[in-house]
Amino acid sequence: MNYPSIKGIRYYYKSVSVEHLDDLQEDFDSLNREGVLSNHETYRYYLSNKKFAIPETLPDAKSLIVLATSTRMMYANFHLQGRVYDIMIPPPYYDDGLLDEDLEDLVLNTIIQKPGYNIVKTRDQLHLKLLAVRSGLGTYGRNNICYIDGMGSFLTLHAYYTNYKMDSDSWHSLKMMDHCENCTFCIENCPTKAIRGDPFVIDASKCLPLYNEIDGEFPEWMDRSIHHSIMGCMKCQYLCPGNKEEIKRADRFEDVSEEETSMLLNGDFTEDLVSSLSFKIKMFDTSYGMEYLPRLKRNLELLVK
Ligand code: B12
Ligand code: SF4
Ligand code: SF4
Repeated sequence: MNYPSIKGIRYYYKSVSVEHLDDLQEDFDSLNREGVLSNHETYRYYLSNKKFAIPETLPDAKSLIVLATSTRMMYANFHLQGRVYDIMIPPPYYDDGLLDEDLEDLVLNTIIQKPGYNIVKTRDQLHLKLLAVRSGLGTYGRNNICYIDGMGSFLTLHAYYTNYKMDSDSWHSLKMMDHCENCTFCIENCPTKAIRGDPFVIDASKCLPLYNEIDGEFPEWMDRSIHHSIMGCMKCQYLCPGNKEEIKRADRFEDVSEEETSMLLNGDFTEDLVSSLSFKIKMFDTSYGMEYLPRLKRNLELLVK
C-alpha cells in the first residue's frame, strides 16, 4: 500500500464518530471487570487518566481522528574500551522530527480540509491501540501491539477530537492480524512470559518496558540478561512475520563516542553530554536530559557488560 507522507514519514488515518465513545470505553471496562488486567501500580497509573469521553475543551466534538506515523527501528554504535556495541533504539523512544505543529497542520489542512473547525489532541487520554483497531486503522498482533498493513508495528499513534463531522465513521470488530493465525512466535520469544495467548491481554506486570522505561530498580525476579535494547523491548516484534519488511527499513544514528559512553556509564552527566547525546540519539530533549541520563546509564550498563 502506498501511504502519503509528511516530512518523509508515512502516515495513515481513520475517523470514528463520537457516537462510539461509549462502546470504546466498554471494551476497556469489560476487561477490567473480568479481572484480566494487571494491578501493577505503574500500569494502573498509565491507565488512570484514560477515558473515551468528549473533551471539556471541545464540547461540540463530532469525530475522533486516529493517526499512525511510521517510526523506523534505529541503531547506534556505542564505543567503549576499544569495542563497539551496536545497540537498538526502538520506536517510539526517539524523536522522529515530527513536531506537534506538523501533525496539527496535517490534521486541520490535509485531513479535515474545511476551514473554521477545531481539533483537540488527546493522545495521552485514550487507549490508542484499541481506538486504532476499532477504527480499522490496524489489527492486533497476538503480542497486543497494533499492526498496519505495509507499516508493521513500528508506529506512533496519535488521536484528535474535532468538531467537524468527518465523512467516514469507520467502525470494526476487534481483529487479530492474519499473520498470527498459525503463529505463536511472540509467545515463545517473550523473555518474561508476559504474552499469555489466553487471555489475549498481556500480563503488563511482566512486560520489560514497564520497568526499563522509567527510573527505579528492576524487580528481583527479572533476569538482568534479558535486556537487549537501550529502552523498551523488541523481542515480540523483531522477528515477527508482520514486521518482515519493516525491519529492513531500520536506520542508524551517529556513533556515540568512547568519551561519551564512558561519561554516561561513570555518571559524569554534564551539560555537554546532555546536548551531544540529545543531538545524536534523539531520545530526550535537552530540557529534561539531566533527569533522563540516569535511566539510560542503568539500561546501558546491562548491555555493555
Ligand atoms: C500503558 C502502555 C504500555 C505499558 C503496558 C502495555 C500494554 N500492552 O497495555 C508498557 C509500559 C508495558 C508498554 C510497553 C510497550 N509499549 Co506502550 N503504551 C502504553 C499506553 C500508555 C496505554 C496502553 C493501554 O491502553 N493498555 C491497556 C490495554 C488493556 O489495552 P491494549 O493493550 O490495547 O489491549 C487490548 C487488547 O488486549 C484487546 N483485546 C482483548 N481481548 C482481545 C481478543 C482479541 C481476539 C483481540 C483481537 C483483541 C483483544 O482489548 C484491549 C483493550 O481493551 C499507550 C499509549 C496510549 N495512550 O494508548 C502506549 C503504546 C500502546 N505503547 C506503544 C509501544 C510502542 C510499546 C512497546 C512496543 C515499546 C517497546 N518497544 O518496548 C511495548 C509493547 C508491549 C506490548 N507487548 O504491548 C505504542 C504502540 C504502537 C503500536 N504499534 O501498537 C503506544 C500506542 C504509544 C504511542 N503513542 O505510540 N506500553
Ligand atoms: S509473532 Fe506471530 S503471533 Fe506474534 S504478533 Fe507476530 S505474527 Fe502474530
Ligand atoms: S515487549 Fe518484551 S516483555 Fe513485553 S510482551 Fe513483548 S517480548 Fe514480552
